[in-house]
Amino acid sequence: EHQNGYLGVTPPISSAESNSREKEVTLTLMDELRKQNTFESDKEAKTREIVLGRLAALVKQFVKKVSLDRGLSETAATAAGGKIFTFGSYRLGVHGPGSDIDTLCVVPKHVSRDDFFEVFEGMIKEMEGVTEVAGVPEAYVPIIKLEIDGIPIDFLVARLALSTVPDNLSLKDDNLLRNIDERCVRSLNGSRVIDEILRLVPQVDVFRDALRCIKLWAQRRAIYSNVNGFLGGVAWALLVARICQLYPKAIAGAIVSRFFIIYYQWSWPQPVLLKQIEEGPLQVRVWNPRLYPGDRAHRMPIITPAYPAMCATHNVTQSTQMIITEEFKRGAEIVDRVIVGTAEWSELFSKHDFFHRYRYYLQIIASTGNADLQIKWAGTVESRLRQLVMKLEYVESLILAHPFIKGFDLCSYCLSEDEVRAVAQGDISEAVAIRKKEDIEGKEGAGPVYSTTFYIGLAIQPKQAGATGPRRLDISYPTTEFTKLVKMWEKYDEASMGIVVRHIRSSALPDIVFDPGERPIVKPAQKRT
Ligand code: 3AT
Ligand code: MN
Ligand code: MN
Repeated sequence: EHQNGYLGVTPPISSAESNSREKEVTLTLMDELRKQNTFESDKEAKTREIVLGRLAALVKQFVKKVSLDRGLSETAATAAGGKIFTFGSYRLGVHGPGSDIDTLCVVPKHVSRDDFFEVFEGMIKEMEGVTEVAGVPEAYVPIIKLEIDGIPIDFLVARLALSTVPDNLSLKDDNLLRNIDERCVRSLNGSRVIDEILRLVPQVDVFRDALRCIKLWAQRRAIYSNVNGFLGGVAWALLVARICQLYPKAIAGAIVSRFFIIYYQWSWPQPVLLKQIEEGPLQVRVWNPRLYPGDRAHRMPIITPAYPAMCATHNVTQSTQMIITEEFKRGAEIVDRVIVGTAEWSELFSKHDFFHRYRYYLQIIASTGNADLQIKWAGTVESRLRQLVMKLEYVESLILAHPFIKGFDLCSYCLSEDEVRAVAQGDISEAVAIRKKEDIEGKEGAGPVYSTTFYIGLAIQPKQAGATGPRRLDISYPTTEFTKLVKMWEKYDEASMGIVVRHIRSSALPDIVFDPGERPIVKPAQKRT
């Protein structure tokens, strides 16, 4: 706690206890969260604990094995230790059924990353109940993805400059970051941030319940996604944590209500901070808008509390900021009505209307002929989408360019080059749509086409009164530039990867983007009289 007796960079707004109405709506909120299936079963919770126990034991075995191989004595090899830490939604206590467990394996200095991907990965494959082990050692944050007893695990590794990693090791000390690899600093960061968040909120259980509500709301409203320019899990957690600091005695329902009002009115780009930004022992950049123009460009800065402080919302653009702000406003209005008793919590969580909202949409279609390659190519295209959004924001008659938070995957079985070309352009004929894998087997020149289609909704300024002719919207420059940009990917190959950007009317949206029964009935065109 702060020397002044509060947590955070300013004193609380109110240290009052919640009133009886706020207590009532907190109970109904928790009922609704249960009804919406955001909690896992007791059985699943138990399975997670068992799995984590087994992984902790395996990490110790792994460190011991490598230590012995390096010539350490039996005693020294056992003392070398090895420990796991969790982070992500599981550590925060806001995970749902089916969430992964984000796990960090911390090892002493004589155990290398190569050992993790060679020795440890092999040991995991031998474990009972393990499926789908995939190591990605070359990733920006090297990772082993796996599943044990149906629980997905994201496993990271950090090698510290210590000769032993004892059970009571804490990751709080910034000096642990000295003399270690950059990738290890990044791997440690997830855990260190979560630890700080939990330290910096006054009532952890209130924080959890409120965050569970905000996460569900953000997912349903399609604004939960870091890559696409909205906010990811860490940013939402930081926003909720700050409200908890400002109302240290309030309960979850009251926190949620304050959350929407405060962030609707927030004076961005004033940053959201849980504590003052600190300097530390490394030669690395700490977020500082006075020093770095890149940091000054952040529109809704939400800063992580562990050294080195970073902005969790680097990807927010003018459009996504407008959309998020509108959603804060909508949230505030609904929660006001919940509190006076004229609305139910379920209204807060109703599905987004992205595919009903705009007259025109851009389709960005990434395609290949290979399932593994498609994941990488579609991921590359997705990670560059915000560049397209930012270029569209400069088009004069566009009010905003609204990216949807996920792409739609399709596999089409094509018999000819012409069909392949059509699918890559987004034109999927009825014949192709219903064709199955076995229909093309053994046929010459036939093959599957994997496509992932992303959507950007276009809000166009209405035509000015008195203007003549239809308003022309020229998006050829942003789309050409974007296509050039994605083709600059180092693994891009003209022959095997397709990228197409085109605009369509809402009536041409495919059924796949709607839930069953959601699609508006199209009225037949009216006859002129
Ligand atoms: P879920 O309940 O798992 O959906 P979560 O908040 O745990 O929610 P993730 O498991 O996707 O979400 O991410 C947990 C943390 O892992 C967040 C971030 O610190 C880190 N992380 C996520 N994706 C990446 C990535 N591609 N590269 C590096 N770190 C990542
Ligand atoms: Mn997770
Ligand atoms: Mn994860």
